[in-house]
Amino acid sequence: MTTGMKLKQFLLHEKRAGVDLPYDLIELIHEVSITCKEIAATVSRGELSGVLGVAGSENVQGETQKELDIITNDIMADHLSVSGLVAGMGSEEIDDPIDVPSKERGEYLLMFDPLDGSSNIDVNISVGTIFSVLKAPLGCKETPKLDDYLQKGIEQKAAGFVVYGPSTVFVLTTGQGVHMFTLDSTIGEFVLTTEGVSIPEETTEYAINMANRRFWEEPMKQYIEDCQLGEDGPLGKRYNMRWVASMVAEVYRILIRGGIFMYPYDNRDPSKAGKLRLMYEANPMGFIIEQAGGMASTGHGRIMEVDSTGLHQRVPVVLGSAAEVRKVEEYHSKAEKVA
Ligand code: P6P
Repeated sequence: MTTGMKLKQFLLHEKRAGVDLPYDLIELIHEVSITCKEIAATVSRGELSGVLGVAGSENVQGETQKELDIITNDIMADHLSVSGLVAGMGSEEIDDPIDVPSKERGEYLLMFDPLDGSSNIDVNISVGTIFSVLKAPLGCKETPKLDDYLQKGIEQKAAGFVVYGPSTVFVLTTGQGVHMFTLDSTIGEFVLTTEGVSIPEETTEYAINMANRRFWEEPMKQYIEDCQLGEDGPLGKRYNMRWVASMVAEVYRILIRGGIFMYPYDNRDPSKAGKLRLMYEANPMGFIIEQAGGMASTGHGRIMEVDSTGLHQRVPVVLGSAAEVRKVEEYHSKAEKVA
């Protein structure tokens, strides 16, 4: 009987049951969960915190930073840099890798988006924290070089996200399926509420920002047009649409009831391969989706096989129910054959 176990208790239980889970990885996941509890408390204060709104700065992406983007980044970076568990970190909010004092270095690299969907924070819509754990190639002996971070998604040792919504839920994979832990604020613990998440193979629900339609490539335009034709069109079924503008909320919904989430390439800025970032959005979410039986694609191939060329590299994202992701890939492959 595992439901009701606390996060660390469950991970230790998994290790005793034979799952390959090093103690320092369990500790790292536990420390990340502590920072997310602090972020949950900060975010839930809303206007009371006095830190809603913009910070008057931009991140490396050229995006306006919210006060809370910076506050939550500092919560994670400050806490983890003295945990003795990471050799270095990469954050959406910081241009370069975050080094860790030599006496505090550990065996892992932590990539994170401390407050994904933060454009929603001022309007009280769910936001979240996304994280990805890689092994530090040089271990704790030296400061990691940029190249040490540039690993494919298949190298991830763990990935997860926390959605700060009506409830706060910690979603985790270490390569042994996907499990969900709901924050019980009466005891201040993430408690196991769903063990072994499985995404339905089929769906009739798609999530995409339709405002960008005129900027998409033809295969994406055609797929969405066919979705909108419903049961009278080539896809032969009626679809519904959602767009929260918060990836963690979309992915959580897909884990619960299926669906497909797309942020495809668009030509608003041809120099950018997509909007979402590979290392701390697409790869961790891709790991989770695949471990729950779904697919995570660029539209042309598996996200977790994409070569990493930079800490803030962007990539097109099509993820969710496997049968629907395969359809989108077919639209792209047919277009390539015709071209
Ligand atoms: P748009 C949030 O900024 C984010 O990175 C994802 O969480 C979300 O899915 C997407 O961007 C929303 O983008 O262009 O609709 O605001």
